[in-house]
Amino acid sequence: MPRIRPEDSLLTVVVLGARGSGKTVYLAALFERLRIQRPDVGFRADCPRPQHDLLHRRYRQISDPTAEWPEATATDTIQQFQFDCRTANSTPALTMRYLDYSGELLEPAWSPVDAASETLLQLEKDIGQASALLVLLDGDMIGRWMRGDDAGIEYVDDILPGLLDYAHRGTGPVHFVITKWDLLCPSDTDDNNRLAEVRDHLMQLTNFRDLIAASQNQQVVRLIPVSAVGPEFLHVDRSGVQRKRTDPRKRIEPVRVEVPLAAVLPDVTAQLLAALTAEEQRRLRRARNLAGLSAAGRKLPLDRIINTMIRAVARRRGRAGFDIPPYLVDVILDQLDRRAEQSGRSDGRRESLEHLVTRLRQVVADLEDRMPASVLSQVGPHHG
Ligand SMILES: Nc1nc2c(ncn2[C@@H]2O[C@H](COP(=O)(O)OP(=O)(O)O)[C@@H](O)[C@H]2O)c(=O)[nH]1
Ligand SMILES: [Mg+2]
Repeated sequence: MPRIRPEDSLLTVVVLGARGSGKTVYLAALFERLRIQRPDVGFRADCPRPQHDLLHRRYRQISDPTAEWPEATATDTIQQFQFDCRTANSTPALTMRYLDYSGELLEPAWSPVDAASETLLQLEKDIGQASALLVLLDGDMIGRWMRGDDAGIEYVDDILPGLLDYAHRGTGPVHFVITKWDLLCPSDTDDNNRLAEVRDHLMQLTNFRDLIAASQNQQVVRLIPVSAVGPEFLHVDRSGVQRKRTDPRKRIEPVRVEVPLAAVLPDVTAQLLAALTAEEQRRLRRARNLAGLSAAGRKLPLDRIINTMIRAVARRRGRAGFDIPPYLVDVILDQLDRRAEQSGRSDGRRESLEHLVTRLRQVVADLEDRMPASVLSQVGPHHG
């Protein structure tokens, strides 16, 4: 069987969020959760050195009670972060590339000249090809909106529509992340009940409701509440400004920041599978069985053939037109068969990928168990 090449194992996530919604802080907290293996995450990720240093430095700045928050990202820059994921010390099995666009791009005051800017055109292109979209909704603003506060209403009226327009253009899974969950959900409140309230409020917005309706059975859409700092680290002072706590016992503790990343691969494969007809699934299985049985078959670039077919299907269906890295084909077919590979191949990277996929699915299953309100749109069970 052809080896998985590192350059194939790439999923791209476009991160969208208005200025101040918590993107920079979120990405730093995400890397903090992933940079070492943690029992409650079950997988980890490395980052190329310069990005590693940048994210780590930012996180230390965030977690230092005496330091300022990180500076805002400048307009017109696209930052790229690459997370090489694996379980424990196995071979890196999956690379997730995050594209972080400056939040100012999403603000409505842009002139027609600006609308044709190269960065905006690149953004549209990236969204069209992205494996998944990560749309950050500012939890502070959503909370204010729910309380009838002017700043929150302004956010929902002026900023949210632009975000939803972009979300609408994605063909892969869409993960709406509610940032700053520590502000929205006090520790004595049930997370799922609170999330259901947020969801119900969002569903009152026509554009949001229509996006969810259009996604049913086509795209996976989730609503995932996260906090980069956890319930204890900040407090809001009398003038309404949030301050870091100086009490050293109040620890910073990111909550669920890794969940959106974990959901990308399971959601991409689920979405793709749902787009295949029963006949196409049969043909795929047959092609793989042939590859597994005959020594000659192994020499054929069968995964490429299969992948070409999957892409054709995806393109035909329109709503799933993202690129599928060839090595993912096996993962998809395993899901189709609902059983693990039994060929006894000992390719380290493949084995590592299987372990990783098991962990990722577990993280997603945990989220759905604990927070049923997080599921906005699912793809139907495929027909065997
Ligand atoms: N309470 C709380 N505040 C946050 C959190 N993440 C970010 N913030 C606040 O939001 C501000 C903007 O975050 P930043 O990541 O710079 O936003 P960006 O413009 O989207 O990159 C920060 O300075 C923090 O004050 C969080 O998880 N909880
Ligand atoms: Mg930023």
